[in-house]
Amino acid sequence: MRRVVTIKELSKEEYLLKGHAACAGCGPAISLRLLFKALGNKIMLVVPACCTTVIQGPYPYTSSAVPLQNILFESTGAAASGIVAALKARKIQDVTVVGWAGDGGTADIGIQALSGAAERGTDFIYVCYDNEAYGNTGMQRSGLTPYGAWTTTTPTGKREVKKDMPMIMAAHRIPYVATACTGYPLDFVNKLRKAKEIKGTKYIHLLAPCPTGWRCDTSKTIELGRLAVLTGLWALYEVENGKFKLNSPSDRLFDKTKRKPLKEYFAPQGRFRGLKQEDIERIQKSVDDDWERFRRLAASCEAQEPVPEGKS
Ligand SMILES: Cc1ncc(C[n+]2csc(CCOP(=O)(O)OP(=O)(O)O)c2C)c(N)n1
Ligand code: SF4
Ligand SMILES: [Mg+2]
Repeated sequence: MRRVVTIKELSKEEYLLKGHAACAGCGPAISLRLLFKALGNKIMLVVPACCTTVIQGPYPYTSSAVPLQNILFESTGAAASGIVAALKARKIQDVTVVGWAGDGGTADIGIQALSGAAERGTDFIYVCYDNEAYGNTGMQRSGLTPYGAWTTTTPTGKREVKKDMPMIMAAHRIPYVATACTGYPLDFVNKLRKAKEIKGTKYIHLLAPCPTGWRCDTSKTIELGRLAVLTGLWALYEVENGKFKLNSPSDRLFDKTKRKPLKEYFAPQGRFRGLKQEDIERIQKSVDDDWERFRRLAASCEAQEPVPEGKS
């Protein structure tokens, strides 16, 4: 599918209909609307229990203009695998199956079904929309809640670090893994469009700000998404056929001095109000360690470029 360069090039069709039940400023809802615009309506969405179950609308109402199957919290990978097999049996080739699950449904309870689907090479796109907590049930911590963040089950701030879910998926050696963020809509749209063209399991991990859980103003969704990337806390990258590549603007952030101070990202969010100076230093160290890892990964992939003939 053609790369989209400006937002105006996106389809004017709306497949996430008006009047849905998301909170104001909901990053996942904004991103779902973008996903529909990126892929069109020849898709079949598989959604486990999560905020999207509510956003799409409790029966008999719906805000989704595309076929969508609600399934159990733990089973996105398994249900999507069944749909892919059924479409194949019926020789339907022009429908893309998309799993759309939250961080809890992906990194915690759904990781086994997702891992199985990836190991089988199921031909589908899986998007983890990561609002860093169990939003639908009142904001409990998940395996993707970051260190130091308040949730209802971590009232003094989470003490464990966020799982590295995109790299867990890259370790499955699937053809395409990418990170994205609601703050960079075109990057997300283009990664979806690229994923649609690739056969096999494609995994996109989308950081999606959630004003209700992040305890921030509803106008801050995009700004916080951008700050997550510009501080280096969340890097935009792709792992395509095992090859790691940072995308803009993350590809300019190897140099620590180019990254914005973490405090700019933390300050507007009530969930980080309890952070102490030593917590911020600890998080900064882990961000710096991540970037050292990215530097090594990028360098090793460059070193693997095939040597032109006659130069070996
Ligand atoms: C087996 C099972 N355990 C618990 C639940 C209750 N439950 C429904 S949604 C949800 C949290 C979902 O969190 P996440 O996947 O992060 O999505 P979000 O709500 O944040 O969009 C939980 C615990 C359930 N539906 N099924
Ligand atoms: S709790 Fe967060 S993710 Fe859920 S609908 Fe509200 S803003 Fe969106
Ligand atoms: Mg969540």
